[in-house]
Amino acid sequence: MAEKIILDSDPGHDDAVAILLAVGSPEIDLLGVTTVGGNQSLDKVTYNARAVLEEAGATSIPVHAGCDRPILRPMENAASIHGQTGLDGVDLPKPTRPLDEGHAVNWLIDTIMSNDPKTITLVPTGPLTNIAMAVRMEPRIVDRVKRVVLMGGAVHDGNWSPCAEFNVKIDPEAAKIVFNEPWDVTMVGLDVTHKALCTPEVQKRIENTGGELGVFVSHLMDFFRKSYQDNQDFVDPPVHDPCTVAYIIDPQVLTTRRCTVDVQCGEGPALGMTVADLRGPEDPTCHTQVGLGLDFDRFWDLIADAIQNIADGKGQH
Ligand code: PIR
Ligand code: CA
Repeated sequence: MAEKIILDSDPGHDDAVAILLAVGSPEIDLLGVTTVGGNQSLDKVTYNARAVLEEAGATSIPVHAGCDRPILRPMENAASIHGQTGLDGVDLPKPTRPLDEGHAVNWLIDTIMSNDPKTITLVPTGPLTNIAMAVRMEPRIVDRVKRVVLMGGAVHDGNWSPCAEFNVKIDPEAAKIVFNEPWDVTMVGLDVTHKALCTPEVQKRIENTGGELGVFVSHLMDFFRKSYQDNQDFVDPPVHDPCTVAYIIDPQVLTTRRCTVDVQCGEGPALGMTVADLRGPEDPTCHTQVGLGLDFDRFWDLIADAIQNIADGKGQH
């Protein structure tokens, strides 16, 4: 049985790859994509989500737009990394269908409550605003979802401040809500995703996989590489968001450890830091776990396979 997931995202170059990985993997049943203001404005990332699904030929997958700004704080984007469109560097196909009606938070709640208990995995790859709002509006979803596998945070790292990751940093109150509800949460943070580097060898392989779609992804990576070289002093860009989907397809992709995670919301240099308690012994009943290691080869194999599947018409439509 394919794993039912909902991607809550802010595409974004790496969000786009996460969407393609989900669409092209038979182990995943992508129920829908919800969007949130983050890498760029809500309007732009929502357009990008629709265009990426169009590129993948997956035009039956619903897209619902959600919150356009963090719960308490002003909107902040990552144009320095993802460009003015949020997905600079590629020519996007025009969506052939309208945006679905209904706010993402309502759609998330309705979808979770109308499916069997513990069958849906939430996969947030942007700020956690929509998920936190859904929890407050319908607390029963906490018991009802199977688990949450999110890209965000870090145990030992930061990219938007010395010790905070972007998705958590820009809406830390939302992240605090999500980590403190008693559902099963896996934090796939920078400790993992900074290992998911698109090396030149990997990029060549992608470019030669699945014809036009592989070239599309390679062009995304060209822009992402330049951003990361200019702004973050990386040689190769880390492709964060698909690490979540890859872990759902194959748990062996990550090494994980159960431990508590809380979010620093007080003003000051640690704002948005995820504080993970790694002091032993590990408590196997803890509801949160963090990803620490990545199987690099397995990760990129899954992405190449997904691109090939979509190009062969074997992706989700
Ligand atoms: C934000 C991102 C990526 C890089 C920077 N520097 C800032 C986006 C990605 O889409 C990912 O979900 C997360 N936020 C990584 O911090
Ligand atoms: Ca993202």
